[in-house]
Amino acid sequence: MRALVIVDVQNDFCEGGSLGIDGGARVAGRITAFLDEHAQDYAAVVATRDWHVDPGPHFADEGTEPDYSETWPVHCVAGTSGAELHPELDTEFIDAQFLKGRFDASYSGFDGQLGVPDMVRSGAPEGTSGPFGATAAAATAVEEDAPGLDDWLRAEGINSVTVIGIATDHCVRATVLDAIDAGYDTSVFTDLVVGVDPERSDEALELMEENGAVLQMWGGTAD
Ligand code: VGL
Repeated sequence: MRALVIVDVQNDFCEGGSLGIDGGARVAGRITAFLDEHAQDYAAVVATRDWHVDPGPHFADEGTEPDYSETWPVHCVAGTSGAELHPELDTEFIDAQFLKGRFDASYSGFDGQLGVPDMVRSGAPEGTSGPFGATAAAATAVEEDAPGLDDWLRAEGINSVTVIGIATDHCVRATVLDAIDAGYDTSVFTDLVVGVDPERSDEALELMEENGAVLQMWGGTAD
């Protein structure tokens, strides 16, 4: 059985976000169109989200330029609008959300743990947590015994995954390589991903293929 894993289609990774990637909103809309046609082809549809409370050196120090490879502007702070799924992504078909990176850099969706549904929304009122203004509720949105993505998928009987989303050269890449390592038959729709750096994104897709991922095109349109 196959699952669709939608990686980090969040406001901060799309135009207008703190780490906005050109084409992010377009991919969000295309994924929605894909889901309208194909959600029923998957036994499960999950989303991963970067969910930072205080991720250490993943955020460039104040006054220091991020290198956009290991250090980044502040982004996807838990419970803020930047960490929300992009409004062009229709969440109707998403069965579960997996949160990663509360206290460290985390690129692979397989680092993610199941989030508590009510707490993965922004605007929880009761105070903040950590230096970047994560909301207190969002900081606790992962329960202690929450399953990781791999355990959750296995419990659903999943043995194949299709990975799409943002960013090709970072979180999509890491998620695909981990999926292969974990033994899933893994595929990627190359027209439902977008990367930070076009050249590194092409290299990332090549690497995924070399490692055994099947690269496919959806070929559909969003309009
Ligand atoms: C990502 C850069 C920093 C991603 C996350 O989702 O690909 N990129 N953190």
